Amino acid sequence: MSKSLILADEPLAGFLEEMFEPDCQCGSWSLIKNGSEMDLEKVKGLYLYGHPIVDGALMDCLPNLKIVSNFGVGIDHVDVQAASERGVAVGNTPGAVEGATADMTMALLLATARNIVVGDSFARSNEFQHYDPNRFVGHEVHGSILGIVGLGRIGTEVARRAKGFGMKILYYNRRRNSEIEQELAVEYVSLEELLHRAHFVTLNVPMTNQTRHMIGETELRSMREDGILINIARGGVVDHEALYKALKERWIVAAAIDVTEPEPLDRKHPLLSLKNLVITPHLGSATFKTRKRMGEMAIANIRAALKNLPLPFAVKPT
Ligand code: 8YV
Repeated sequence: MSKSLILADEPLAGFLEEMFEPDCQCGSWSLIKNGSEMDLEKVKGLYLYGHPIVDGALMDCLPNLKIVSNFGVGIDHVDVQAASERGVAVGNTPGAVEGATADMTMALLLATARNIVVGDSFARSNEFQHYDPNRFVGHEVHGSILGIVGLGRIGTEVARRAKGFGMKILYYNRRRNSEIEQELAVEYVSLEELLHRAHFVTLNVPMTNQTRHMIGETELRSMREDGILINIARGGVVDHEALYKALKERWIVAAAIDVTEPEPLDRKHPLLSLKNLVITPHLGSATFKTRKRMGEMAIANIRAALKNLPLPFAVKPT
């Protein structure tokens, strides 16, 4: 019996093969991209590591594809509707990434408010010749107002952490969540009011047609002048040109972004020249424990699909 073929990005293919032996053979995703001679009929699964685009045209090249298994929760790079029309299951890793991503949101918030990154560079440089209490004076986190845009699983975890910091919490979401409002004493407001009142605004929404460039010039101009923006969602949620102007012209005091569009940005992108921007390379869920759980869940989804069983962690078309 010929083995099923699962395609994954390098360097995961080797690791996957170990997990699936002897039922499966694993190949590199780049084989399709490079138009190799590979027998596409053998491909039963795609393991998405990073965010390669999977659309209907790609799925049409793989007539026996059963599953697209995403290592991560956000599936904006997968056409879920097209998969459903072709009888291809889509799985992701809900519940695995929320805690680590919320921790990272707070890390970025604190780093930006308290000048951790610029302070680190300065402390290492020859410029640091004497201690001056007037240098790198930052913005107080405790007692300030946090505005969470998107009170889903990650946003809710951010709220839990922010409560521990003694922050007053506002949120904006498509739907009101009275249970969380009661549990965490968070206040539901319009996006406009949130931007106007919050000292810190964190973006914790998925990337959809509705959230693309949700934060542009109008929104950035309506933030407080001492406001700080944190984007840990997807790069496309923020209009980068508007963000550059907002930081350069000081409509807001600072920003931190863990995600960009594209990822990475062109090395000459003007955002990279700004001192009042903290930028990290999509580290939201990057902890050993979370990565392990994500891998286990993505593999459990593949195993189920190969046995024609329902996925334990399925994405449903909306
Ligand atoms: C992952 C993420 O690291 O879960 C998500 O949506 O963006 C990240 O936490 C990424 O998807 C890795 O493939």
